[in-house]
Amino acid sequence: MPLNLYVMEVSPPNRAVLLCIKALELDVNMKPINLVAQEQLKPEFVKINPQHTLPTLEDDGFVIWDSHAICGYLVNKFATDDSLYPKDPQKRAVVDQRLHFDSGVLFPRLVDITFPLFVLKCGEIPEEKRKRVFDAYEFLEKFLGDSDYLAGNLFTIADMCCIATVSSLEEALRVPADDYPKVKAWIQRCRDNLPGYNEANQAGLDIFKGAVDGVLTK
Ligand SMILES: N[C@@H](CCC(=O)N[C@@H](CS)C(=O)NCC(=O)O)C(=O)O
Repeated sequence: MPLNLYVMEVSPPNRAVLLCIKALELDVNMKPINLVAQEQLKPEFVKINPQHTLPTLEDDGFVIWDSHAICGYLVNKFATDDSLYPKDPQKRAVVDQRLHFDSGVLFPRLVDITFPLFVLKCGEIPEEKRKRVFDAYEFLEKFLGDSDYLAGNLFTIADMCCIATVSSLEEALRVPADDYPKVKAWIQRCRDNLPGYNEANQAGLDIFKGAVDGVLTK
């Protein structure tokens, strides 16, 4: 049975899963869902995922959503080693902490910008919202310390989830990480080294950037 991914590549959590799929070299059947047309609210999709969020993965009748949970599942089931999501309890705990940082800090701060932009058509990104993102970059700067990646010197699913959000904030939402040299270097390292970065993240990010440019008036 094929893996099905219900997906809209413009959105950061979807791109995180695409990065993971690339790293694992998985053959996945893409099922595009158009959030702008609210296709996620159609009864047939709500039956699969009552929370109606993308990405959603279907594996032979088993359904899981939330990008962080999907990435963990894919690595647990399909990876040939544990480098992307270590089995060692302490190493895994660090990866989990970064994944929750994306869920609980980075992504909500992105949504706090995108919801007023796309839904309320506010036309601008208020300075106090940019400041909240800079605060999050400051945390990332500290997490990175002397490491190349967020949970050590090898990339993990934590990098995939966080880079999808951070690159969207940096490149599309006008919140540059220039004052955070470790974050800036990590972004470039992800661009250079995450398998299939251009196809899995940059392509959707470029579409996202175009959409942001289209709604910014100031
Ligand atoms: N924490 C979730 C966030 C997923 C999420 O909020 N996805 C948005 C797109 S960015 C969505 O599908 N929204 C449609 C809806 O809630 O109806 C994840 O990492 O997958």
